Amino acid sequence: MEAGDTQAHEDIKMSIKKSPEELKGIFEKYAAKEGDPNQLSKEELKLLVQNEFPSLLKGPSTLDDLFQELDKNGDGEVSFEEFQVLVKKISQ
Ligand SMILES: [Ca+2]
Ligand SMILES: [Ca+2]
Repeated sequence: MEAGDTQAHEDIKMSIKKSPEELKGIFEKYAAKEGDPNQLSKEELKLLVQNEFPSLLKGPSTLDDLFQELDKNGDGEVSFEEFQVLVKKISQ
């Protein structure tokens, strides 16, 4: 098999890619930490991203940007439906 850059890139993608079941489990685990167990507060989102998807914060966007992008209805929390935007980013 030809190794090299292509293989390394695939490995990075695999490391962040999760199944829908895993992502739901992750959402529920962090959403349950405080307040509404079905909603992620900004603090909960921060913990989730830092622990599970730290590479998302390596680009130009900050956690504030990410939170604003996800919280479509602007209620200050991210529902599982709103979380799907992040799921799409991760699985790209
Ligand atoms: Ca919560
Ligand atoms: Ca919201």
